[in-house]
Amino acid sequence: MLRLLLPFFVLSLFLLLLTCAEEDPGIRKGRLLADQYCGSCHLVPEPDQLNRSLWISEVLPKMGAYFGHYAPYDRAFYLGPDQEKANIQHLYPLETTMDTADWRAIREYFINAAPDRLEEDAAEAPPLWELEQFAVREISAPLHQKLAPLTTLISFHEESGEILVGGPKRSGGSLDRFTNGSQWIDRRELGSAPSAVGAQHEMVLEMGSLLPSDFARGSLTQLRDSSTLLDNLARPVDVLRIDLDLDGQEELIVAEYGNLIGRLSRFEESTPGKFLPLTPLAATPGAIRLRRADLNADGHDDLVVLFAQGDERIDVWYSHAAGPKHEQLLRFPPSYGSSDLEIVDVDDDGKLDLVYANGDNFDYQPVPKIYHGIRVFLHRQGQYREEFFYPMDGVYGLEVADFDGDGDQDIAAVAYYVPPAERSLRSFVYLEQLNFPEFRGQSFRKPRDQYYMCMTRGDIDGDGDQDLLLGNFAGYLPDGMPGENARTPGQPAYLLLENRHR
Ligand SMILES: [Ca+2]
Ligand SMILES: [Ca+2]
Ligand SMILES: [Ca+2]
Ligand SMILES: [Ca+2]
Repeated sequence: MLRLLLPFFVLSLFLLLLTCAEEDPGIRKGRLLADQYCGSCHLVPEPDQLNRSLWISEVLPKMGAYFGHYAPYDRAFYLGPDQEKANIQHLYPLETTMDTADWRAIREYFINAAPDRLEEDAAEAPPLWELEQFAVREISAPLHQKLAPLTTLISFHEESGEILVGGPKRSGGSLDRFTNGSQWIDRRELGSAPSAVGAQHEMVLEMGSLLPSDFARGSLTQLRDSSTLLDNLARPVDVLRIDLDLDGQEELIVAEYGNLIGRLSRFEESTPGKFLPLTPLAATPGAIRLRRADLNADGHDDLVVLFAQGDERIDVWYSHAAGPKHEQLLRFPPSYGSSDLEIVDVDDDGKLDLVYANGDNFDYQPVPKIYHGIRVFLHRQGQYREEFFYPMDGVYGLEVADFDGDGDQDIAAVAYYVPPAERSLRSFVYLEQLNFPEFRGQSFRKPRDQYYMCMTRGDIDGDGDQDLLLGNFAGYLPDGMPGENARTPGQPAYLLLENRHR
């Protein structure tokens, strides 16, 4: 009898709980209002995606301000410095645009349903084996005896063998050149920190501001003669050439991340080096990664874009003679912190999949989040479905390739916002694919004062396998911007992870 009764009892308790949850009119009202107001700009977050104190002190005040509810501050607080004010004041209404009772209901819904602390150990940290696939070498330049490297950009050009390493300085930015034999060549001074270089190392994108900003002072510069190709860009972070209208000439796409405002802009090259703006592909901030891939397999590369701010999402613009055709592929909650995207056929079924990382944790003091990590969305019947998740706090960059040469795709990742206890082991991980969705993790112990914010890959030593380059940002931003004078002299600008396959 007990066997029969028990499930019935559990079931009725479950129904009772469900009924109770649905009967609370306050929660229900708050949730419906959140769907209506929050859902007009981004995916509606769940209260348990942040802890209660972050909702109260950081997120809810910012969100209320968009509807004219400025307490505990005032409107001027949100408008910021004059240079930004002109660009963002339209976002902050002079009168409230949401009923005060409705705003109170939304606040109460999130505050009451949020946990005191975020769940920290829902899944046990995956085991890691000693790094065997790569040999780790530290590469520094003579100038790093005195200056701490703050690497935000690392890029390898296979034809010339040139490695470019860039970052901010106290004022301005710099771009160092190295040979593929790890010899430092020279340094170029820049107006601000670089975020990306063209595929042929022909141009460099300067952010204007290391942190998200609504003062558009970024630029695109030709490296050959230092001429300015584009200026007044809103904190640009990626650039790509692609022929989206199939007229035989590639347009220039710039991810203007911005902050509260930004855009995904598109330019036509009228004469060499002269770019004319076309209608932006998107008028929203947060575009962080631009990728080329023939997603619909019609023989023409398409533009796939990861957006990381507010309305976090992956969008595609399919190349088409009548103009690019836009489609949204995936959407994520605003607390996700999307950070990187690669497009690869991970399960070898002939269809391109999305390998995605979310681990940006710098909108406020970082707290570990169990939903930070690496996800693989497999292409299945016209949709992308999450079929793999690897938890990784603070993951910031991904590379996907068949690193061990056994025919399947492996994943390498770096993380920046890693909790102190995990930092030495989990700032880098190499996931060797065994049999999808099974991967085996390897790592190495990171020295102190090394933090990896960027990574790239390529056959650096020309022996036929893919090596990795990890940029060293020798400081941890939540502790404050590191000084230019190195605390520990001789810090490497980057690490070369030399593949042992060949
Ligand atoms: Ca296509
Ligand atoms: Ca596939
Ligand atoms: Ca492999
Ligand atoms: Ca190699």
